[in-house]
Amino acid sequence: MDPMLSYVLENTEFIDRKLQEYMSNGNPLLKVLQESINYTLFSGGKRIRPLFCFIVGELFGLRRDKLVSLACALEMIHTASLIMDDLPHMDNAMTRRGKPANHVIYGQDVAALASIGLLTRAYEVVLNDPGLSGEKKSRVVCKLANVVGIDGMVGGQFVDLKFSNKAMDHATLDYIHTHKTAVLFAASGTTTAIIGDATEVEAQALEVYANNIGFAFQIADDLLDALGNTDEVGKPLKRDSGNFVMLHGVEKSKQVLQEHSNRAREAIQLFQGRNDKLIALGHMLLRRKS
Ligand code: GRG
Repeated sequence: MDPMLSYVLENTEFIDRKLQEYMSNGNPLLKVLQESINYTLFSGGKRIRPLFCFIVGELFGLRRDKLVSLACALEMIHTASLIMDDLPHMDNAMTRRGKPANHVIYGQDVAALASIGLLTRAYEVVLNDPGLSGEKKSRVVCKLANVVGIDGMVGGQFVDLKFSNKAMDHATLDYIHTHKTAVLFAASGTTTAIIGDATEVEAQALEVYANNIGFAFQIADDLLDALGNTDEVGKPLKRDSGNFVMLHGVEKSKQVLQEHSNRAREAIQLFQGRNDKLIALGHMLLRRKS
């Protein structure tokens, strides 16, 4: 088997096991809430952000045990955002990963609580990690909160809801892409860099890499929306109110995606000789079909 594929499979299995552990709740009164959380948390997510975290950790000689609370926190935040994004007063999506969206099965009330439950548990697992110093925990959680909040995903979602349309200007679309998607990628790198005692230059290089990969990833998403196969992608296509491909066309979008991908690769030259997995991850993300 391709070594990168076996790395991904082995680590995905580890992440899934730890997510079960961190999120499990045996209270029978909360059974349906737990089912709603598990429904989206274990429905075939690619675990890109935790994998990125582990791969960056290797650059600093960090074993995955040292990073697993952060890796799972990143996936919890991501899952929380997907559940919320699909709600009728947000993106109003009926399917996610080829299955009915969380609120379609559990109702909007339960889905909203599942989302908040995942989000708050993310901070909790990092703060409860006995393997991290108090100083690192507070820096990591502060960064995660900032990335979720008004300056990050919440702001990106707001601009998407209120200003996204086929006639929006490029700056507005850039804002949405950067804040809805790239910020959590970037934070996966920068928070890992905090735990790994990265130098300022190393942390900056990882941020540039992740921002560019995150942005390219969103263009790839928009290309899938325009050109993909509904069954493979797992959601209805060609319904985005305004996206990169609609604004720039397919050819230009492919070109800009390649430019971001090149910039990402250049940024990690610094880690030459030990950046193979980062490069492979970039390839995997930008060639995805779902
Ligand atoms: C954090 C609860 C919370 C809210 C923030 C709702 C919201 C505000 C933001 C929405 C952000 C969002 C859903 C962005 C889309 C990002 C994106 C490209 C998701 C797809 O990521 P993949 O491909 O998904 O990693 P899988 O299915 O593999 O997990």
